[in-house]
Amino acid sequence: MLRSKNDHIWKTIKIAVIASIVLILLSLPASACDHGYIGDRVWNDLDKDGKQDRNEPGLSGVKVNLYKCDGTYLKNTTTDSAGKYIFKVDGRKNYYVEFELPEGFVFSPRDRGSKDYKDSDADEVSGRTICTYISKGEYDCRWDAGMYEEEEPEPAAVGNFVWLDGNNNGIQENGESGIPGVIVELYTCSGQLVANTTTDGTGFYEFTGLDAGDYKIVFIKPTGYVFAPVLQGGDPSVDSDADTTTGETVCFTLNAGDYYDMVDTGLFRSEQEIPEFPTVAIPMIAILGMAFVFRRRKE
Ligand SMILES: [Ca+2]
Ligand SMILES: [Ca+2]
Ligand SMILES: [Ca+2]
Ligand SMILES: [Ca+2]
Repeated sequence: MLRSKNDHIWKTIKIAVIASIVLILLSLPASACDHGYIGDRVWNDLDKDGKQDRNEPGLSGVKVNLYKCDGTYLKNTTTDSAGKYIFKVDGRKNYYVEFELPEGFVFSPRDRGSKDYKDSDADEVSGRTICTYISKGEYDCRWDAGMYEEEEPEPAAVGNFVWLDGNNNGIQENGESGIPGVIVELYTCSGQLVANTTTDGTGFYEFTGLDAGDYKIVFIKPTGYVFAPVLQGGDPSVDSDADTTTGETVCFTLNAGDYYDMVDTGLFRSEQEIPEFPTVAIPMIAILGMAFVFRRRKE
């Protein structure tokens, strides 16, 4: 009788202990292993090769956004002083991250080389990685972004001379000087005015600080002048480039850093071209008249 009572007490205690353990387990918060991590580095890719080299430092303060693969935004963080970032995420789900370029930076090429932990994973335009599955307890630190400072392209320039083409042969020669105050206009090849200027006291002009691109120039002919013949002699440094009717040059390409100084035009005084009636006729009449008088005297 006593033995069966003790058995009963033990049985009750066992059930109570097991039930308590089950209750404790059920009431525990989700363990750390239910989470995963995704990260972890943004670096300054000094040689722009898309690989993390030893001398290339992390970039701090870069904003990184976390998304679910359906595009739902989840949260953001910024990289620390070593360029590191990490997101704690629910495990067994798909995610992607998006890196935001700091001012003046561009993304390195992605997926260069064979080592995923050393390459860049950000799309060069969107800054987003592909989707990746994070399992419970996973620490996936392969999601990095390389970026480097964009160099300011060197400005281009064009010029530079409007001259008085005394013999109207379309070639700059000794003794032919520049013409000051001539208006010169710079256009894109699609016809958009970019800038205008006038030639200086010695006939020179220039447009500086230009973006690389395709341009043309229009010279505005001052009253009393005609344009010298275009593209004469085969030496672009001393020929004239303005169309004799429109004053417009052909389109030319300026690359970054170019200084194209051969866009010139000769001008010829139009009154020299066709002398007006009195300037020829009066001396001619005088000469003929004098010749007639001498002849009569001889007779
Ligand atoms: Ca590199
Ligand atoms: Ca990687
Ligand atoms: Ca000449
Ligand atoms: Ca020329």
